[in-house]
Amino acid sequence: MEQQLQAILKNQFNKTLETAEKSEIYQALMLFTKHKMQDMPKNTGERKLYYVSAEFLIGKLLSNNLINLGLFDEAKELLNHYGYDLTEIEDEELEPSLGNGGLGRLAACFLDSIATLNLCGDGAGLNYHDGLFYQKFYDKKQSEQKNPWITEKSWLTDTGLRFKVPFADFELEAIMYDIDVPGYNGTCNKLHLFDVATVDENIIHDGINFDKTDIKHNLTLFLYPDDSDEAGRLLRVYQQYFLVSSTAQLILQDTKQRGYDIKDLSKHVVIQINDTHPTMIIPELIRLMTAQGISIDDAIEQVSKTCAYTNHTILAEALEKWPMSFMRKAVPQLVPIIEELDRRVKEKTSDTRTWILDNEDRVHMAHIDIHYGYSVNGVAALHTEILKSSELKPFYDLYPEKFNNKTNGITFRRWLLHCNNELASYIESLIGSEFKKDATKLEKLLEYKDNQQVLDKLCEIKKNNKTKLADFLMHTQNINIDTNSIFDIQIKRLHEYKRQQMNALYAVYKYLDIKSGNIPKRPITMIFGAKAAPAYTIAKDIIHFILCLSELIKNDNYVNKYLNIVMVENYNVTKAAKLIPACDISEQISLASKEASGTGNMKFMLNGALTLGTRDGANVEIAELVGDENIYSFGKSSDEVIKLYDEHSYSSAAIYESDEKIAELVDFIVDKKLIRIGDPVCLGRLYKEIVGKDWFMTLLDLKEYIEVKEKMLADYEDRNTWAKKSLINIAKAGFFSSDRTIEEYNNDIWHL
Ligand code: 26V
Repeated sequence: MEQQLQAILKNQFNKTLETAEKSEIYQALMLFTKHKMQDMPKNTGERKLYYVSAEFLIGKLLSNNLINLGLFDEAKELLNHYGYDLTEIEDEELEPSLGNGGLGRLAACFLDSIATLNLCGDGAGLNYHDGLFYQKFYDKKQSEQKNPWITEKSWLTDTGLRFKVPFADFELEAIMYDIDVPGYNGTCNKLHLFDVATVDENIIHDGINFDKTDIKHNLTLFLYPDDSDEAGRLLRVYQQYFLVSSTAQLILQDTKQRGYDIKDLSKHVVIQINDTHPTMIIPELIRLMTAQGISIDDAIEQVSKTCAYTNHTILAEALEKWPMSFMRKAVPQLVPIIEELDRRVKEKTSDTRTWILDNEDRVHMAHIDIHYGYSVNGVAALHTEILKSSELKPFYDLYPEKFNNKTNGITFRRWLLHCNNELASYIESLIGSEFKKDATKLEKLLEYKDNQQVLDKLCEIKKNNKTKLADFLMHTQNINIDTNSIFDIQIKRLHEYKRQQMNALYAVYKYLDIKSGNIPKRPITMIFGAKAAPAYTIAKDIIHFILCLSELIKNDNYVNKYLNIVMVENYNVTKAAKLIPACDISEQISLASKEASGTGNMKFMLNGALTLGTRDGANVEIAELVGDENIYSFGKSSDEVIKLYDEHSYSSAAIYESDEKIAELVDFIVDKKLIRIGDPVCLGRLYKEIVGKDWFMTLLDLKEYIEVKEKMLADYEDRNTWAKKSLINIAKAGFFSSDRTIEEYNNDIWHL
């Protein structure tokens, strides 16, 4: 390695390991790793998977690629020898923010596992130049800025492949870039990212504004935030079609080059459609196949046997329905095909709830996937049950055989080996290295659950990770945190259903409690990290509320000894990797039934945090694995919540009026103390929303949440019992390896 790095440095910069700048060393290591990956064996096979997704939240790649290539330790030692730390070299890499949150990160974990399991499968997505915006706090509010990540030398390789993508009034040329995806001791697959030759970053002005109608110049500039404005919606259709048309052309070309007839597409190709964003690949493939002489009946049959769909949410507002007028305007060539697909559905069933086109002339994207795909899966057991029994019930009645569950997973390479090297090494010293390939072997740790030395060591590692996080926060945000405090962390996209506002109301409770003289046994550090969609006003108000509380408490010399509220700026994959290993309390407090799975919950558990959670998404499976005594569950069940919605019987005003204590907490949102430091419009709006509407039922579970959290804080003081619970969580986390998830996808859906 040393010689090769010296050669690259000499050749690229005329430098040596002794004289190079950190950024040059990073680039040399990146190029070195790229060469290594080019030499790896590629997966071939009779059947090939294409995981098509609008988002791949891959994070920084250097360390992970080195780990998967088995070169991490060597690189670390070599750099140490020259006086560098690999983490500081890693700081030079820019994080590609090609995803909003869980869905995009899941796609990245899946690519890692697909390659690790030596399966023949590539990803296909878009090469957004800025990805998701960069979040800055300005005046205790979120402001959005550009987030460029592509540098002259990067992980991207231009493949030279070009595709022509036709729109109504013009045509765009797609450039295909590849990023290598090395498996852990495995083979190497590809992530194909399509870009537009004519994209122009100069049209961005004042933060993240740009002309949304200038498709030729804007198509791959930004990732669509999860609730964009009206003007962005048409652009989204252009983006989606660009992605799927390029991917469909690639698939047909690839299949022919592999020596197969596209008449037999379903024998040789499987397409996993990640949520409805790539749904147009179904009509697009049918269009391209019929254009190549295949009959419409045969094309529909082949495509239906090739495509499988994953649903990631039951939130009605997140289920995509595009006006047909958008289709006519952007992609008129798909209109007759969508109409034909809809005609066939209407011939089959009179149940209007399953039709593709509704009476408002809108296309229901998920309906295309379910009728014209062979598999529909949810992402956690509870989520799949809800799909079958309510959200997608009419479809389940039609096609029960298509429905299946695939509980999400995470790659342990990134979320243990890389982010918590100290814990991983210690585990290895206890139970050997088998768990790295077979995560269920972590259960061997259970042998040590009463071993004092092991429990002490787990506490020591947690403490070290807290110190590292404290240094990082001091360095990046000039924030001081007490490493002797309990670290209570909620990091995820900001959404009312995730209920960051409920956690913030707990902070109010604690603040008032301390003020009234109840001093906690140990200080508490409450950490938040969350981006709000730029057009999601209430989500931004919640961020403002948290930042105001943070300031109020920071400046209160009595309370600040015991309570600290921190909001991490620009929460992303890199920051997650620093926060998760330091966590004691993992906040997973979504309104039951609303969080399809969650994957942060799995990352925290694996790193020894205890979950404070509702019985929602994969929390339910965590509870089953660790047992009720090793998780802190609370809140109304999903059945109860669904009933409240069905009967329209939830009233936050009724709770507010009948419970003085709750009212006191909610009133604090507009208390003089906060209004003085915050924006009365934002705080007033949030107050009104919670008292007057509270669609995601913050007040429903608030009381029990406070009780259980208090119990948890008290339990923390029994350090041994806590450490034992922590060990059990780590030991039982093996089920959530994405290797297990991918094995299930392969056995039940892909058959590669
Ligand atoms: C989209 C939208 C768009 C419109 C406004 C509100 C809204 C809210 C949420 C979403 C997200 C839709 C898809 C998604 O990201 N689902 C997440 O997928 C993860 C991986 O399966 C899963 O762990 C999360 O629970 C789920 O929310």
